[in-house]
Amino acid sequence: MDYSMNDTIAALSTAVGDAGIAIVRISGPNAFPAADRLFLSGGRTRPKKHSGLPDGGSGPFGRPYGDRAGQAPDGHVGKMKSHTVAYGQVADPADGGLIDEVLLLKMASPRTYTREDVVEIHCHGGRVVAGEVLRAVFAQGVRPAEAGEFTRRAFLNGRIDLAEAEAVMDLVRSHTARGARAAMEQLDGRLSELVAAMREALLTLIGQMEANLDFPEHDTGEVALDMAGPILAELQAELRRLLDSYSQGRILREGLNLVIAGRPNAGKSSLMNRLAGYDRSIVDEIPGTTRDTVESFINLRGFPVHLLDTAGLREATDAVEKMGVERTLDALERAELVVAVFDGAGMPGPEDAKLVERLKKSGIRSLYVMNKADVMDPTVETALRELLPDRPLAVSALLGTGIGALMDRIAETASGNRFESDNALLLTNARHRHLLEMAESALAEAVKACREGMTHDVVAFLLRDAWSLLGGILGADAGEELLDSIFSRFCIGK
Ligand SMILES: Nc1nc2c(ncn2[C@@H]2O[C@H](COP(=O)(O)OP(=O)(O)OP(=O)(O)O)[C@@H](O)[C@H]2O)c(=O)[nH]1
Ligand SMILES: [Mg+2]
Repeated sequence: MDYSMNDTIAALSTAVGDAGIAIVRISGPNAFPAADRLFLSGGRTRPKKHSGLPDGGSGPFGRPYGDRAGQAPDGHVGKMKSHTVAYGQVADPADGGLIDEVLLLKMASPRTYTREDVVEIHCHGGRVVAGEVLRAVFAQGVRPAEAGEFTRRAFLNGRIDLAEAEAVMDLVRSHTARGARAAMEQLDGRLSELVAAMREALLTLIGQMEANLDFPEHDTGEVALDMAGPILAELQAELRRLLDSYSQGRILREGLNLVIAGRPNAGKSSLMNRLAGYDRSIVDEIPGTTRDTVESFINLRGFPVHLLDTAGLREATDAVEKMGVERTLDALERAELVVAVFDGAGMPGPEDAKLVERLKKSGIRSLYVMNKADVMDPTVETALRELLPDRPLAVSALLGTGIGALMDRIAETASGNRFESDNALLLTNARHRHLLEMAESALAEAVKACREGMTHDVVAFLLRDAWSLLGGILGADAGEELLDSIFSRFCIGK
């Protein structure tokens, strides 16, 4: 695609279709002359019925009333002050025919969206009129803008960085007020500022390390660690916080994956039905009732949650149950939160201990639930409390006791305890996350290199790596290919 910056480009910047107004945006070195060739400033064209003047009489500014078709444009755009609006008409220079009555907004470089000269023609909405205005603009040597090309120019001309450009797209696309707010925060440059500050801190460190290279007697990992350790730890913490915020953002968009697991007959399906608020899953006193995963999408305290009831975990005897258990194990791998259910009606067995071990090892966030609290006797409770980590919750899926507390704990996990602070910066973009993850692992390697007593140049190299990865978020050294892939997802006219 040819994105020559010398071209003047134009597009319809409002949605196509029936609307009160439409805006044709022109940007580039020829924006003003091109607009000048089309624009007739001031004056109504036709006499008002009550004006009492004969057709062709003189108006208040010495302009003739009447049909102005065929009249020459008056070079008004060139003379207008920047950032002002003029009323007038667009005429087709080819035949002088009037196309529409418009407001023309002139904005001179550099205080514009693209930093170039920009003209916006606010014309009547609807496919036909706006299309005709646009066609007349194109006839003046102005080419149609590619998708996202205005924003691309804003980036290439240094008005916004890449993260901000991407935020523009997120803002245009956001479906929820919460999503729009997150995009606006980034458009406002909050992510960019944070990333820029991190890069600056890294650069300072790199400078110090490289200065130390000149003093070989100091050239030990010890010194590097002393100097860099606290700063690197802080940077890592910041990166992790940002990366965590991505999963929060994802949960808001797509829902938390919650898996209910436990041995047969523990009451998993009963709990699922309690949480879902209806009888989604079959409950029976025979162990091994649920043989496949059963899903339900619920709104839990305002958070979208995918509930997954699973087949009870035990050494299955028949083939179908075996497959069910396989599916449970699969589901556990993909879970973001596990509600592990234990049967309070009897003493815990080896399957229970095995589940606890599995969850501890996996590192998946887990809530431990002692079910059947209505019939749980104290010796069982003591044994369960000994077995289960954290603060196990006593509930009765049958009676509904303790379910509110369980929901609170689930919502806490979904929110990452962070949603109270509504203005926390949320990472929303997958490209940004990828770069931050790589930067984080470069930093982790740098910390390790310090610890292992590597030389300064090794550490400095890793820090440089992190520094340039962070730069990728802002669009430093962004190649054409990356820009194409980002901006082609924009709409035309943005
Ligand atoms: N007393 C009491 N009984 C319960 C409670 N929760 C479930 N039950 C009973 O326990 C039995 C098993 O319940 P389910 O919900 O089917 O248990 P499950 O864990 O899904 O069992 P499988 O699907 O076989 O793995 C049923 O008879 C339930 O009525 C509870 O809180 N108290
Ligand atoms: Mg079940």
